[in-house]
Amino acid sequence: MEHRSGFVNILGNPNVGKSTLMNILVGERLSVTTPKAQTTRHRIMGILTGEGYQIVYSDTPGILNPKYKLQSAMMKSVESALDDADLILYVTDVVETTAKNGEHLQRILASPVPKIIVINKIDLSNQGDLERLVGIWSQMAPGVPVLPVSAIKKFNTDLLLREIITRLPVGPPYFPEDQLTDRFDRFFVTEIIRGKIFETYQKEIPYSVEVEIESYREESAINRIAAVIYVARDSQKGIIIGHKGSMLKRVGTAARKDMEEFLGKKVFLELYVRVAHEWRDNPRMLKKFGYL
Ligand SMILES: Nc1nc2c(ncn2[C@@H]2O[C@H](COP(=O)(O)OP(=O)(O)OP(=O)(O)O)[C@@H](O)[C@H]2O)c(=O)[nH]1
Ligand SMILES: [Mg+2]
Repeated sequence: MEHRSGFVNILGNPNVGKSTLMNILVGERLSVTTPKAQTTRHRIMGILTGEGYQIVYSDTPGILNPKYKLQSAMMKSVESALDDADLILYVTDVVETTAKNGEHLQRILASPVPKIIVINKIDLSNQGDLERLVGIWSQMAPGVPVLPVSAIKKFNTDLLLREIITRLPVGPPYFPEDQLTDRFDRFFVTEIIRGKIFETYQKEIPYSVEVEIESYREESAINRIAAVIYVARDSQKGIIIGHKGSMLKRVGTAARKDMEEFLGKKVFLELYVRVAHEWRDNPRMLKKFGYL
């Protein structure tokens, strides 16, 4: 059997389940998933090496019209994923309206890269509605296979995997077979904290926060990690910390548990909160946070 390998880039609107799907396909919780839109801000690779194939997935931020420089940088990473794909998984779900896929879908369809349209969250639908939706997508994207799945219930995800493999170019693997991603532990640690902030706070807070590692010390039995939570305005600092530090403590405890699971090791975590005024529109700060 010939070995196949390639880059499979996962694109789509915010909140349709791109990160959940990549985690399921790779079999690891690499990308942070939350009920809120715009959770993912960076392109993140998830590598799956199997018998006779290697798939290099890229999870990407949901497509949107940028309102500030951070979002422009997020959309640049989406653009890059359009350019270097061997296969595009365009993800939608049974919740969003098909009208929300207008302009950018046309661009993706116009590209010569093979595509699969994945309709996610079919656990929330019924047979009749789903058949209608598949029909609409088949018309909107003539000649492109449309595959309904439920990432959460792992329904049809094995079938999706087989459909992906058959569409990959023949060639040797790009990465060592035990490599899971292109990112270091430090990145995942900041993402875990950011994910907990998405789950803990409402309104604009999650979108105003960035996390940076201040120190990361690996000892034999424990990792000692100090991280800074940056907010965009003075008024947000108190909200993050909460009454007598209660909210920050909640974030810290939940994040530490996830880190221990991810790293397979005990973690001592310290969190600090600082203000970086309007960092989302500040190129210097965006560079510091790895967006530019
Ligand atoms: N019911 C149901 N919910 C799902 C499924 N897949 C994902 N979700 C939920 O949809 C929400 C968004 O999932 P994410 O994976 O973060 O979505 P995303 O497309 O990566 O979102 P962004 O990073 O913001 O663009 C989360 O609450 C998930 O639990 C599914 O198959 N069924
Ligand atoms: Mg995501």
